[in-house]
Amino acid sequence: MRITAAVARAPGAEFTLEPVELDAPRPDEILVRIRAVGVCHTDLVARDGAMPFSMPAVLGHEGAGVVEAVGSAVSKVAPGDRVALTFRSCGECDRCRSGDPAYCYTMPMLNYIGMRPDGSKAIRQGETAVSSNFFGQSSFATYALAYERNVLKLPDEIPFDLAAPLGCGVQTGAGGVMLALACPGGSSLLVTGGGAVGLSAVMGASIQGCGTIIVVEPHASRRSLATELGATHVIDPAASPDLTAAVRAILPHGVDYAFDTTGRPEILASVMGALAPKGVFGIVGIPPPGATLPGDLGTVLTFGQTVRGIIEGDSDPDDFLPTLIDHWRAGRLPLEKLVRTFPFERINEAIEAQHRGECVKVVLTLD
Ligand code: CXF
Ligand code: ZN
Repeated sequence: MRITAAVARAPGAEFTLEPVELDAPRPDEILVRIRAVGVCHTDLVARDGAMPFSMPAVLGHEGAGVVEAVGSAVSKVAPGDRVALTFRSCGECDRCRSGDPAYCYTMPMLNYIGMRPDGSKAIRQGETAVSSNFFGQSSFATYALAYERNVLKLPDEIPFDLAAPLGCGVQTGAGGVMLALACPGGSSLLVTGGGAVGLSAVMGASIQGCGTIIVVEPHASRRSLATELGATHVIDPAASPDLTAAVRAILPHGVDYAFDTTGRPEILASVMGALAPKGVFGIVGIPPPGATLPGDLGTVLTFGQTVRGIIEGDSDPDDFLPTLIDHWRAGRLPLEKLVRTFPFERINEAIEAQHRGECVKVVLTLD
């Protein structure tokens, strides 16, 4: 079928809205009419050429919409169902079986390579195959193909624009703190970066009952939103360039947990200096290529510290997304404070506004 997609044509170039052809759903595929799609930092990293697929490409991995048609092997959803899309996993490997689908053995192949695992591309433009199947969806488009493992049926009351970012950014931040770090009530947490993932971590920390929540963020509006969402302290890196000292001025023994959303080596190094004995540091920000683990091994050994990567908040979306929706319903996850909607056609303008720090989570909406 003919659809409209925001196509990434060259590293660093703006998206262009173009007509493309999308395959009919195969037996295991689900055709979703996209009504809202969040923009995640990973989409921009991919647009700028850092993922292992060729351009042109259709990105987008926080889609939400209505099931239009399903392949013959699909029973989880039916046409007319409202759904959110998330990352794809195989459901059969050891990690998937033990409830860790974000570490599926085939995660790269199912999410990052720009094609189906058999090498085919579901989107084309004339004779040109277009890289797609991004996170098993490529939802920067009017329609997307997804799979049973990466669709979740939505309750009627959650609007598409709030459901969309649950599929990556929100589950990464909230899950990072609630599931991966599993911060206990009363514990202290340092969050570096107050974007959508960092502020979702703050909401997660507030749900967990953390006693001290410190957020480091350069934009004043995001610092005040962090406070509104439960941060007990905020640090402006321009005013406090020595992050380690700024954190130790609040907690002399350091923080129990830290969560980095920036991926910036100098920030990671400062966070290591702010970790308490037995402190655990979770990293979700994408580092520059070749970056090494932060910190001094002797210090890590002496103080029994842990540094670990976290993908998608360690979540199993079929379990965790309904939990997050319950928290939203109860007012504990006020997603509406993070989301700003833009019409799909204004994707580049929306990304610019996010870049300038004028909004936290951009969600593109489609009729
Ligand atoms: C990212 C996390 C870091 C590795 C690439 C994929 N996931 C979601 O945006
Ligand atoms: Zn993402």
